[in-house]
Amino acid sequence: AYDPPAAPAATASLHLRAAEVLEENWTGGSTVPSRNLYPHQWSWDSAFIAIGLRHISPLRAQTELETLLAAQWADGRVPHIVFNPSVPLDAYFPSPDFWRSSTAGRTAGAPRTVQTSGIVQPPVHALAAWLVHRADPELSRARGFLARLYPRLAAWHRYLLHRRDLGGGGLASVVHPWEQGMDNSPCWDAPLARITPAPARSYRRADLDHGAAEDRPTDLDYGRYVRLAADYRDGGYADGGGRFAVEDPAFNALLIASEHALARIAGELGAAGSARHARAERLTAALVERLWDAEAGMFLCRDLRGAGLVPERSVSGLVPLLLPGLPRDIAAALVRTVTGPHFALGDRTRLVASYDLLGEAFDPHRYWRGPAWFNTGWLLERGLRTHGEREQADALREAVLDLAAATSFAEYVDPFTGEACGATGFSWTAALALDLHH
Ligand code: 9WN
Repeated sequence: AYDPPAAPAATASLHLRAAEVLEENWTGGSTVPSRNLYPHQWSWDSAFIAIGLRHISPLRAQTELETLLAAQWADGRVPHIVFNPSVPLDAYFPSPDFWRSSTAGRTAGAPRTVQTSGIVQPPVHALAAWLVHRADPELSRARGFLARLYPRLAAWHRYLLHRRDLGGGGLASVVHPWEQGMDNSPCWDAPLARITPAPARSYRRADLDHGAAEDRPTDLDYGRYVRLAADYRDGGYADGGGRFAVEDPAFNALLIASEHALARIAGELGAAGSARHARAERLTAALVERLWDAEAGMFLCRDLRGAGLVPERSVSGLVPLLLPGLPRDIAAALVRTVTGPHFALGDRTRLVASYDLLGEAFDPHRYWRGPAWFNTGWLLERGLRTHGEREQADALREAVLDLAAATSFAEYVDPFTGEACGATGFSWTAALALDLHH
């Protein structure tokens, strides 16, 4: 069972400081990940943000998810960005005029009134909706929160399980590195190598106005991101034919956790959740069958357009520890891997690194190629606790709280020194620290 210990009094002001960050980043209906770097609403950010916001304002937490899901496409996809029309076009790239959702996405059912991107992000939303409901069930029932969200969340999962089962094995695929949320993970190097980069002069990287170039993805990566997204757009955002298709462990583990949450939501609404629980168990079996690598002692990505399993160890392959229904021997192997030489949690690192410390591509500062992130720390804390690893979970929880406070809620940190990288005042860092503080 998931049963975190009570917060020590010494970190009491953490609550206030985290609440302040979320207040500053609130725009009236949702929260931006970061005022400068990411001035719109992001999909999986909003789910993590809602999980923290529920401790400050259950109403704002519900609204955060409602705003995102109001931009859902008719085919069920939940876009990775919902654009704020009052933000200048050149503040973030790619902007609405790149995605052209309301025209290019017409066949797929993009909304007419709000501009969005056309790709997705990890499905953390049903899990977040359930946790938000539990924070104030009375308010939730009075507002019909779950009753209104349930059909949208069900359509979202249906989209992923049907339109995105590109490998035919029951798992959902991502068609762009931005969809998995760990943009420049070394797992994408091989699948991306087949993509011809878009010419550098055809777009302008707004991220470099705010982020240090050596902490961000490279120009070569960006050229390929742009090419893939433009091709997807030019195909009307239809699924199936793209040159990039990968089954990712974290993306699918989050879908499974959310499917279990959706079963509980159905139960709360008076419907039977058993079929959903059963589906989540079948998905867990598919995850093990298709992505588990016994030799690596962790899950790997499957490149559907390439040579199968990608031999790179990313934190994504540890995230399935989150699942209570994971076979015991697999959970035990994951715990050994996270504390072993490749991630060295509790030994060389306090907050789990995003990539193999011994990997050839490891870089302690470059985004998802080594730095430690707070959302994956939160997910693994939950996983360790779920599987009875109390001491490890307590230590990871302490690390999240300490490092979040010490770095003014940094976007990510050097996994060895804890030095802040990327943006500060980053919303999910504040939200998830707040959640572990409670
Ligand atoms: C592209 C907002 C997002 C996160 C992603 C993170 C980063 C965007 C970017 O920021 O991606 O979606 O411009 O780099 O990789 O996980 O959701 O915080």
